[in-house]
Amino acid sequence: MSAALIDAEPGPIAIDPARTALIVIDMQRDFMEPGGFGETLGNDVSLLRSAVEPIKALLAGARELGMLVIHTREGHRPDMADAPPAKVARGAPSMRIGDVGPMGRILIRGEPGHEIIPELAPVPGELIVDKPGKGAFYATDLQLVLVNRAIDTLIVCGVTTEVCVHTTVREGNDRGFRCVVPADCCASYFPEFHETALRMVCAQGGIFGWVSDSGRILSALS
Ligand code: TIU
Repeated sequence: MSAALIDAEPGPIAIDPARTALIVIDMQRDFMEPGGFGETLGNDVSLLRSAVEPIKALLAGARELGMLVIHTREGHRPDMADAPPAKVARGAPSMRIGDVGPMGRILIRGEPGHEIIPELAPVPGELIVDKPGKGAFYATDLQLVLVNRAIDTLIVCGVTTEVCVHTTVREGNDRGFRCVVPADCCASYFPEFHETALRMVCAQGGIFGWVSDSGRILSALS
């Protein structure tokens, strides 16, 4: 398919699906399920469930079009050599990164809690980017992958809106990618932060990018 016009804030954006990547941020058990990293920080993980069905629908549409799909996972090497001591020490969590919880070691690669939730599991051909930070570009090969595929536009969704989604959008925007955020495909442990983070993306004429939703994107792509 050629260009599609997506209704969005602050205004419509024309995208070429062949040059667009859907990036699904950190839909991992560690953030989505009880006993993982998100809950150890004191959060109600059920607040993130609202994003699952809209992401599933967006993934189905992207797969049908053959769009590049990239899943990210936040986590660290089992030896934790890539886990900044300042990150591990932060706050007063009930368990720290690397401790053993009900889904294995908290936020450690290879553990059950690090896996993407089954409803949104990657299918063969989709890329997985493992990242040690909040942003998907920091200390990963994401930029190289996108440049190799001549990608100019990113649809960025997942959890949490104001943390890993926002950091990735800011990083992507600075690297020259046009970032579209489907609001209903993102969620936060803090609903007010979700709303404000979305407003921050599209304020000032789209200072970081565009905000749309799964329905408007899917209708533009159909
Ligand atoms: N704590 C929180 O809101 N988020 C994270 O730590 N990581 C992501 O957003 N993935």
